[in-house]
Amino acid sequence: MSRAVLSIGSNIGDHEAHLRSVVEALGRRAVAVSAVYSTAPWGGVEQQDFLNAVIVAEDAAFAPDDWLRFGRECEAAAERVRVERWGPRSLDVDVVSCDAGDGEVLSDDPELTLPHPRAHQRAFVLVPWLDVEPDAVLTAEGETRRIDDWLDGLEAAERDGVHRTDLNLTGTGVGGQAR
Ligand code: PH2
Ligand code: MG
Ligand code: MG
Repeated sequence: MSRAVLSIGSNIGDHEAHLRSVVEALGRRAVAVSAVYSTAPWGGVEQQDFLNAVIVAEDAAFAPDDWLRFGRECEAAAERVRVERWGPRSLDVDVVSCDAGDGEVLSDDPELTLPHPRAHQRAFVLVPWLDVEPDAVLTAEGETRRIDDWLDGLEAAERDGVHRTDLNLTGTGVGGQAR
């Protein structure tokens, strides 16, 4: 069993369509999809706001590396070009946490550090994650804490930059084509 928490984000092009492409590529492997949030850019680069969401995905045949590869394939399909660290992108798919059946996978492999080393500092990850896994825990800086606890520890300004939208990544949603 492999369960992954994926953080997805976009601030170039059709943001919603880029996020939706990940849910579509997962198909039935997407076991929970958060609401979509409009989020102020994190990391100090001046740029457009992002749309962000979190997906819990399961694939019995996947190892952590397979989730990384899957994310990169989705990014390539969205014609992502990486210009600047923490800068604008059509689609970013980050593996936040993996569980191979007995709790969080911990890895300091620089290709895929698990859990994601900055997830606990980012309201744009923690707020949507709480939607889909309210009891989740996350290990960071040598401490394992509930994600609502990590969120409480952030500055108010960080939390206040994250706003829930009415967009929906699973149905056709408002503006979707009903045929
Ligand atoms: N991704 C980044 C850098 N900054 N800020 C927000 N709000 N959302 C993101 O997805 C994001 C970011 C680099 O991956
Ligand atoms: Mg990222
Ligand atoms: Mg990334």
